[in-house]
Amino acid sequence: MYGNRSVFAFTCEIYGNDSAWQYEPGPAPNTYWERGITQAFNPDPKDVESVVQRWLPVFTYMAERAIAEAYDVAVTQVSAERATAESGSSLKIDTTVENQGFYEETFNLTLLANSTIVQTATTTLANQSEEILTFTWNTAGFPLGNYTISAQAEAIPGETDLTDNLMINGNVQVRKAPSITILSPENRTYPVFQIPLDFTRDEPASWIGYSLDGADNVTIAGNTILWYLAEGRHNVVVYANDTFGIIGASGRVFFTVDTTPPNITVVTQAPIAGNVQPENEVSINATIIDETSGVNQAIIVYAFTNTSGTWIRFVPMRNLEGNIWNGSIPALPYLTNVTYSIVAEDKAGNVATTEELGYEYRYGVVPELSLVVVLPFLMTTVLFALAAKARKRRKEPCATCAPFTVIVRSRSRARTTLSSGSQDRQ
Ligand SMILES: [Ca+2]
Ligand SMILES: [Ca+2]
Repeated sequence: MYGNRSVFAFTCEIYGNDSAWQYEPGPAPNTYWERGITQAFNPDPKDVESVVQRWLPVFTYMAERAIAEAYDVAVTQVSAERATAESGSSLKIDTTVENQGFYEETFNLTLLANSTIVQTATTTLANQSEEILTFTWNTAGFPLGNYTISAQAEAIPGETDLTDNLMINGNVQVRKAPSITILSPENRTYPVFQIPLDFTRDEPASWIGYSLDGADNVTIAGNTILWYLAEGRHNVVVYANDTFGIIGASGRVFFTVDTTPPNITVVTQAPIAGNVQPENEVSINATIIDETSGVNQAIIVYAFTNTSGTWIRFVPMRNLEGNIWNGSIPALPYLTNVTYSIVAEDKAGNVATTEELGYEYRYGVVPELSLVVVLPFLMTTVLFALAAKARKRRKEPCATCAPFTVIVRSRSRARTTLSSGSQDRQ
């Protein structure tokens, strides 16, 4: 037999085969039955037609068989790496294809999930050879559910055996990962070293764990407490593995542990104590530092006592720049004694006061024109007036005028004598 896809030739040569003859005892003594298959191939001319008719089905079968075996590809295996896949993840699927025919063939192989084409690949296989083709199924966009995986080899020209071109094998369940929501801690600052780790999840889990600050997972049975947290910034993620081996993760929650109150240093005021007069606001600057969470607010608490009684007030401070905070105590009447301290709160709610730190600031409101202030002023004024008068007199000479002498008495009874031309101290 020989042929190609369009022409088939068949030549049959028949030889006598004596061993094929079979003899059985006949119905009478010394007789026998003689039968053999070669006899039909060597018919008398009168029997040719009937013999050909008799053997035609055999020839047809042989021809069909020869054609079918000449061009035949097949898919012999399909296997997915996992029986479940997280929605959106990728899954490897191996397929085994064979060229069972007599010639090299190039053909398409299509992978399907249910009836949806996942991917098509083209391969070339030598005759009587096989190959494993690996597909990657990206499940993104595929609805959750069960999928039957199949691989279909495209029929090649002349191929008649198509039953082995389709291989259906295995189901893959596309699932979503467990959904986990962290309820505690929240994205904020805590003034404590231990914080509950509370979370919810939407399906049973075969394993749960958390990772604090990116460290190795810690296995837990459920809600727990994060103990002995260090001062500073932290983050936590909770993981859960569903019973199908798909791991879900919560969002990463950032939080801060701050148990240290702010540090208040370098308190200055203007005017300085002792120079505060009734019309003066007292502006107070303080350096306030909180390295962990930062300063949330600061106030000045002040108590003042004067003839109207004793009062306690506070004024807010504002952040001038950097760590400098400023606030002002309003002007208060003469002879008011003021005591103040600064209170600062960080973003975790930790509070520091200068009073607790051992610092309390005081000043008194001095009279607007006290003797100490007025006396030098008066002296200066008088001296300038006298000097001006003396200059005027020089412009209008007067022979009778005696040298001008002034005596100013200070509280200490020191006496200063000035003349128009000279100054003497007695
Ligand atoms: Ca086939
Ligand atoms: Ca702090």
